[in-house]
Amino acid sequence: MKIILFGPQNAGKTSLMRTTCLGYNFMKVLNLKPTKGVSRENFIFRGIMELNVWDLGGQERYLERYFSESQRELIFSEAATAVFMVDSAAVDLEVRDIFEKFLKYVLEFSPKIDTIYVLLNKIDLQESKEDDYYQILTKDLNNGMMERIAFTPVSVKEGSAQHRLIEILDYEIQKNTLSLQRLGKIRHLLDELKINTLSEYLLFNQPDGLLISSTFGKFESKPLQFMRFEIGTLDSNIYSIYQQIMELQSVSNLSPLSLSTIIYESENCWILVKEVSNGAVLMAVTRNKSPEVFSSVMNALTGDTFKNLKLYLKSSEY
Ligand SMILES: Nc1nc2c(ncn2[C@@H]2O[C@H](COP(=O)(O)OP(=O)(O)O)[C@@H](O)[C@H]2O)c(=O)[nH]1
Ligand SMILES: [Mg+2]
Repeated sequence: MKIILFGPQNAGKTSLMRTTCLGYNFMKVLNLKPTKGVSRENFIFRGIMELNVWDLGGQERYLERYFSESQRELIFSEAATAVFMVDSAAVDLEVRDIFEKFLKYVLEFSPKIDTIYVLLNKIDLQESKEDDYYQILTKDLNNGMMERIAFTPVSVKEGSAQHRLIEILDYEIQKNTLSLQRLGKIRHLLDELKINTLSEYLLFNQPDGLLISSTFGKFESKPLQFMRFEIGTLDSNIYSIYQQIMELQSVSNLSPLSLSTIIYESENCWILVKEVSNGAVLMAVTRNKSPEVFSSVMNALTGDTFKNLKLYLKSSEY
């Protein structure tokens, strides 16, 4: 699915994609080099939808280039979503003209797009003037156009920009038949795992940390929440200690991932975390701490349904 991310240099476009889709924290993207020209990156969002992000940035004169007769069709056609992003702390009158051309070509070459999103970024900064930028971008736009544009003041630093992007992409999932089929199939396999185990199952997409699906009824109305799962340093420590022990015992050819199930114990339950495949991680939370429940979950995590889930996630038809 093609996503167009457009806007002046330094708006925060690359930071937004890396932090949302690769789970990087903001500190890790602080020193990004400015993107030169068009950058195209692929991400698997929530483990079910492949994104092909066209990050189009640069100074005004570079942005103008994308509107040239020879380039505009290639750049603006067949997009499912278009996002325009600016740095609200660097209000620039010249961006208005670029914004208008962007709107024109998006609507001309990707007529299926119903809403165009504008992110007024960096509102965490004191000098941010998102209201001024909003006035500049909207002044004298006709009503028909205004109805098709959704403006949101955001901050990549504080996380609201990522939430907004996730919302936008979830809306695309809801419109995409193939993604919904995948979700349905995964949900079905999770329900199958759950049978007779007195446990709930949650499947996360490791790169973006987002929930793919779960057996919780209460997620049903809002299946795609901003719930994130990140494997912390404790786990990487355990991996490395385990690896050293195996080395001491002369077990050869061991990768840290051979340690595929991590078990946590709380006062009332067991929490089992197991890597499935392709960066998907399954979490099982038991209802109580009886040995029977524990062994039934272990059986589920080593049985046929688990293998089917693994196979299904590996088949990469997004
Ligand atoms: N204070 C603040 N800085 C940001 C925010 N988003 C991005 N930046 C910084 O702005 C600079 C440009 O970001 P980058 O993602 O490279 O912008 P791009 O040129 O649009 O891809 C980087 O130094 C980021 O750390 C934000 O929400 N708040
Ligand atoms: Mg960039």
